[in-house]
Amino acid sequence: MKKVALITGATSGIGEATACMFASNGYDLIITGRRSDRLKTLKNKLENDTTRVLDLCFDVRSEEEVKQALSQLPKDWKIIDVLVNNAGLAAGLESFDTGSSDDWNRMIDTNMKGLLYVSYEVAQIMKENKTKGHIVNIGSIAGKEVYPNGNVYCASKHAVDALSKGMRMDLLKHNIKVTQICPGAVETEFSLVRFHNDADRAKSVYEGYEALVASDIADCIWFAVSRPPHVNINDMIVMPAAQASSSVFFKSNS
Ligand code: NDP
Ligand code: 8X3
Repeated sequence: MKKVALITGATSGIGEATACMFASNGYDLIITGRRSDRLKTLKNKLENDTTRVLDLCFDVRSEEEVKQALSQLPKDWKIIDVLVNNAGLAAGLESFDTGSSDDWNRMIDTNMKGLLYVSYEVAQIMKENKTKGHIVNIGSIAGKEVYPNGNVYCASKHAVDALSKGMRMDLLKHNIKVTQICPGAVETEFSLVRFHNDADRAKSVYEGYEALVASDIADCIWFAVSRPPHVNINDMIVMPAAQASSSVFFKSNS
């Protein structure tokens, strides 16, 4: 039987590249996100005689929407082998004392609570299947270090770091592997979202050096998932060669 991967945040960036990677390696896909037009476009691109694609449009921040979408999957999709918890965002890059609680809530609700809601539902499916499963959480270098003005985003990704460790311990008895992948700077829509659609500011984040691209991270996810059954990659930090830490870059324009 073909394997199934569920990828959250498949409408853009790392999630979209990961969906393409899994499709090219023979997986059927459940792709999720809030932008249904983009989900449909990706489904049309990846679906063919041998690859099935199910698009599910929901907001990971809503426990009710997540439960509704995942607890009522058609029977032939209730066989999730791999979950990639990728949906996430930064909102703002502000000193703590001038930050916005709207931004804080978006980050905490998406990066922490969304990951929890989705993982809980998928863990029930993996437990019912009684075979094995693999959950890949997309953390960040911001989950390993804190940088100025990164406050709540860093906290939310430190939470993903802690949850990845906790889930790995608690799901071990159910034969479910848990991997965390922690990227440095990847050129996606991430900075556009962070800077509230300020395209010039977003572009400047990636100037003067070669940032990672989404497919670099999809490669790492695929590497982790394609190890033999007795091997688990617990944690992987992946940076552009021009980046040494969250705030140390070698840029040609500085
Ligand atoms: P993008 O902005 O390109 O993609 C983010 C994805 O998350 C989109 O598909 C978006 O879908 C989805 N998403 C955001 N909020 C929600 C929500 N409430 N419900 C459902 N889906 C949601 O950014 P990246 O691809 O770069 O980001 C992917 C992950 O990688 C994030 O967790 C990010 O924190 C992490 N990361 C990114 C780095 C980078 O430098 N780019 C570095 C380190 C980690 P939609 O809007 O359609 O809902
Ligand atoms: C995204 C990378 O350094 O902007 O998680 O926080 S960083």
